[in-house]
Amino acid sequence: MWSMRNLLVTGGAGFIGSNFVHHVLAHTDLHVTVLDKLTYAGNLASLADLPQNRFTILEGDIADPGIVEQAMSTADAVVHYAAESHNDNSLHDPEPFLQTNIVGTYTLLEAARRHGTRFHHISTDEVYGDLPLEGTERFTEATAYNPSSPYSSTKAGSDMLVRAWVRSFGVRATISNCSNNYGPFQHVEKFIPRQITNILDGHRPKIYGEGTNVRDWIHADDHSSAVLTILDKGIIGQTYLIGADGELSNLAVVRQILVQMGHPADAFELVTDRAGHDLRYAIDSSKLRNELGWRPAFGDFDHGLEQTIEWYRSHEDWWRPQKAAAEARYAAQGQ
Ligand code: NAD
Ligand code: TDX
Repeated sequence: MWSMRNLLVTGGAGFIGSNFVHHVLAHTDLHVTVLDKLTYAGNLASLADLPQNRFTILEGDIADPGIVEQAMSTADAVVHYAAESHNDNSLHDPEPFLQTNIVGTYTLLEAARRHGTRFHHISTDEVYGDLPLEGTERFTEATAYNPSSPYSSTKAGSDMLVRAWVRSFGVRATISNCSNNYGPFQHVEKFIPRQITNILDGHRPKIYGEGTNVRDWIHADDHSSAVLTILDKGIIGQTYLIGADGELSNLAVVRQILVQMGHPADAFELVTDRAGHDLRYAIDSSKLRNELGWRPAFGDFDHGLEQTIEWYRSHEDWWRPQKAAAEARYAAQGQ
């Protein structure tokens, strides 16, 4: 891998993509080109503190063959993060999810095929649907696809395109499916930043339904180290699940945030549930750990959460411009 010089990162101005750009610039000497449409979820401020001579930003749509051709022509490898990523938005307007997640991935695959570019596709554990609340079963690479939402079905579709382009056209691709990420630079529409910034604003956290749904949390920096490991040592055509054994109910996460921020653990509100709300996600990442030797560095969710709370406390200038619009969208949905 270290013979590579130029890495193309789609969606590098978003939450996980920007964490990955920070990670790559800190841990390798690669040059990074970010291709990003700068939708409501993209934020150049997330890349502001980086050495500007080590990366280039191309503003453009991954579904636009012209800009994709330009970006791919100088890349040794592409890591594809760009997506419409929020389940709640996909329930209200699925169209951009089809366009970006399906047509955009297709456009990138065709360019990678023309140029012989190494391709790593970033996906989600949500393609597997959900697990029963009670039980210890976890997703593995062999679990059948069974997505629930417009978002997860378009991610499942994009994974299938990648597999077909490997088999039919010899594209040198790998896929990773990761669990829920937390950490700095996450948009305030998502669960953990929404609750932290609500509390900072003097409002109660809002939990969907009864709060019993379980998510498997991983710090975004651990996701980044896993992706670099796969880019370096992953076998072409293979899928790797990424997770850090961080299963918690939404109720437990909110209680922890409240206590860490100095409030009573029950100072939250229950609101209208999400339609089709997946019950539980849990990842078995044995393949990545045993075959490629990856280990997460953030073993302790409490500590990672504390750092994340501190980041939002000290970066109000980063999140404030998005907060009112995100809360207005939720208010319109009774959430
Ligand atoms: P995000 O919404 O924070 O960022 C998405 C980025 O993609 C933004 O910068 C946006 O401007 C850009 N983008 C959107 N449409 C585009 C287009 N048509 N062309 C170019 N750029 C476009 O998302 P995120 O949470 O950082 O997720 C990144 C990836 O990781 C997604 O593929 C998502 O499915 C996957 N993933 C996310 C999680 C999670 O917990 N957030 C977990 C597993 C996998
Ligand atoms: O205000 C809220 N209250 C609440 O109870 C919000 C915003 C969410 N929730 C619940 C819904 C979920 O059970 O919290 C959980 C997490 O919600 P999200 O942050 O919307 O994440 P989720 O739907 O689990 O999907 C995330 O992880 C997998 C990412 O958004 C996806 O891009 C990724 O694929």
